[in-house]
Amino acid sequence: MNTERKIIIIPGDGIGKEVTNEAVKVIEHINHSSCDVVNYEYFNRDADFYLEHGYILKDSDIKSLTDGVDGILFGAIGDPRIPNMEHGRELLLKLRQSLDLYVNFRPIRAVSNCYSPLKENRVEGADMVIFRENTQGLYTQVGGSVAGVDGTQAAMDTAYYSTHSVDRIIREAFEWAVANDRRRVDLVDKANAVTNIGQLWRTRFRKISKEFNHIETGEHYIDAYCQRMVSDPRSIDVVVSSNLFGDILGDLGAGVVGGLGITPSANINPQSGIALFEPVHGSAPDIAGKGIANPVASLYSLALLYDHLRLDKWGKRITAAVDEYLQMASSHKTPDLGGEAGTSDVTEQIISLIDV
Ligand code: GGG
Repeated sequence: MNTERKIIIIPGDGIGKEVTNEAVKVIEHINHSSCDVVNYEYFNRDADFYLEHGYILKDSDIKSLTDGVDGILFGAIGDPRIPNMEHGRELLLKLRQSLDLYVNFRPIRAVSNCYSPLKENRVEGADMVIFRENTQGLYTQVGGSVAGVDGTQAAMDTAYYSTHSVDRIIREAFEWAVANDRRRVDLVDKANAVTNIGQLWRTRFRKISKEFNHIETGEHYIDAYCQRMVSDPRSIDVVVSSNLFGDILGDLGAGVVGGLGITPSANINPQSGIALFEPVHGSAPDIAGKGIANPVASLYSLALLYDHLRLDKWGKRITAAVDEYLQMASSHKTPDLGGEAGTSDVTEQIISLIDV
């Protein structure tokens, strides 16, 4: 059957441009080798655009990013010329919040026999999935600077969670665990110190977990859980956590299995079907433009996008090709994985491994 899909590509800044360019090569390869055509349009908003125009995303842009669009592939956002990533918040956080992409899905898997900077056996077999709440918490920009009670300046950012938002991310984690034959869902929080939010999450977690009584559950403090993620990553299965802790656990998990160069993510609204896929990594200005960025996280993110487009045949084939590539010797890898290969060399090798 001939299937056509339309996606939007937002390369963003720095290595975001380079790695999405590699993902496009894979899309083109599949478009030319099959009837499963994915048409794409670029939405080229970046730091330069923001510096020139004073904005990066208007409410009126949202419609063109979603009307008749089946998915969004994002690169990275961040630029040293713009303090506090103002434009990144206006682009990425606004997209997540205005499209209500409440699930941030971060699969973290150690590919068997893949070079890992840790080079330790305890990583082999690690396969965890983080469900990060993606719309509330400390990321809602509620706060400001005030005169402090001690006479000095003070600042505050307020974390806010509703039962609606907590319930839906917890439920998503359990439903995904059931659909994917997973054994356990852990809630990670800091309920002993951040008590109001902690108790809200724990109460809702316990209530919802009763609907999934064959799934084991755990409630853990973020500090101890970070230690466990490093020392015993294989013991971790499915994790549900807040926006901030999920963000941190995602990067920590990436470091455990081989680095930010290899970890993908998806921002999803399961109800509306709108979804945005992006590597977990940022724009990496220190290596931007050098042709050495690792495209693997972007290609794994593309695989998740193909799954979302109901072209999971290609999602599986891209994933299998990237896995096989990661099992090659370090000399085939980009510098973050101990090699000297360039960004496009990696994609070339991966494309040659995609079964068409
Ligand atoms: N793909 C994730 C992303 O771009 N996140 C934004 C971010 O963390 N940016 C920081 C940076 O690029 O330095």
